[in-house]
Amino acid sequence: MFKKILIANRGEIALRVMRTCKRLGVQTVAIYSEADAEAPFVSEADEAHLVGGPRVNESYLNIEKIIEIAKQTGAEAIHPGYGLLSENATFAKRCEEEGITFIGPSPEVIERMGSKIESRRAMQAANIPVIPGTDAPVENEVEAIRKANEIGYPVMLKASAGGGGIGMQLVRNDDALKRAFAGNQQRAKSFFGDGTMYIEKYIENPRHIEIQILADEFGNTIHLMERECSIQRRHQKVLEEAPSVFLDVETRRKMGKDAVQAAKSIGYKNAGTIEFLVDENKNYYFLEMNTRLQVEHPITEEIIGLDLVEEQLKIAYGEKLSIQQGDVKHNGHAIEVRIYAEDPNTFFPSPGKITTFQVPKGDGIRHELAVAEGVTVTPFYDPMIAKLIVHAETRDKAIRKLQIALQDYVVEGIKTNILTLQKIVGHRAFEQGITTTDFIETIMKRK
Ligand code: MV4
Repeated sequence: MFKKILIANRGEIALRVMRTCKRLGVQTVAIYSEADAEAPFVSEADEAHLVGGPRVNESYLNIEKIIEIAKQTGAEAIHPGYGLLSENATFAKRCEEEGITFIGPSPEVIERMGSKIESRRAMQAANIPVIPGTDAPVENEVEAIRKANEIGYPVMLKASAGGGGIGMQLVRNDDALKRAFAGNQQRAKSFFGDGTMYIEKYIENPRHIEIQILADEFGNTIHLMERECSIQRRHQKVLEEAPSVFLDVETRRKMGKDAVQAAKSIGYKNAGTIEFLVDENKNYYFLEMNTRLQVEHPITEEIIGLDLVEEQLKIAYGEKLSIQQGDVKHNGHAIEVRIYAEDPNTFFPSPGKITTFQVPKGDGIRHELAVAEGVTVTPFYDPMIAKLIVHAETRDKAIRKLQIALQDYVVEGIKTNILTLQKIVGHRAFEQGITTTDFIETIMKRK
């Protein structure tokens, strides 16, 4: 096993990776920005190095500085976490060039799955159902209108380099498409440096269901069941659960098989996630592939009983997967909620010093924390300060456990979304499993 790895990330995921490294006897190197000097993950690491100023592009995105620290400290591998450089093919390539193991898939696969059009093509070649749409870019609004009429409105206009809904717009007719095209192309160009656009049939009222993949260097590729992540606000996931209430055994089997086939077809290595949209008739369509460990991975760990970071380290070190598909069983139900330092009314980030931070303890309650009492939340990074994960033998018991845990979760000194989370998990529609993607915007507003 590696003797020392560098964690090119911060906050809760840095601490989470360190926890597994400690258990495996792997030394950890943290990098931190000036704004994070007092953050808990810095003191938890075996060694920590200042990487730059508060802004991400002078610190956590500073590829050459991170590589330099990895070489100086003798780190054999780098774990990128999620976000930041975790899906940056250039970073993965630079690690390879410097003889440092990037804990993730190859730069080529990262690059390929970073293009939504390219990934759609790859999935079609692997006979995975994709959303009906264009398989080549649409260059201008005239072509977009022609294609949209071939597909049939409503359609989704999307940016190929996009993600998180940026550059994406639902359009219902030619006029709307004419008005939407230039603006979204421009937004994609300024956000991603790539204005390539494409069009898909709009899937009404979908659920967002994703399958966890693990693949070693020997071609062993398995899936670890699904996670349902439909409850989102402006493409920011708020609550995730596993397994999905909506899938029946047969659909789960088919989606799992397709996800494994998709990963194999592109030569995927390490942990990854295939995202699907599922319509009300249980038709599922490939949406995109994430080539990193996801924020919501703990709910899969809880129901499957596997440490995904340990599996990632073992795969990157060249070991075989420790389990086969036949060993994958799920027990019980897990739910994760993301605790954001944000104003519940305006949804603006709410930085400041945390004066009280008390979390509930108990069987089946897991915390991933970026902060603690006395820590100051800065405005420079994603406002997610913690994750609360519960696990129980049934969904109803998991919901009950989550409701109680949220009541006992006390944070003072900053504003949080805890009240919103309590409303979601206390809502009858949620308890009934009515969890389509319009839950927060629509369903929750009904009595
Ligand atoms: C869609 C869709 C319906 N039809 N594509 C893509 C990025 C991801 N964050 C959300 N995406 C969607 N793509 C087609 N053809 C529905 C979603 C979607 C969604 C859209 C709007 C608001 C919330 C959403 C939550 C999950 C999925």
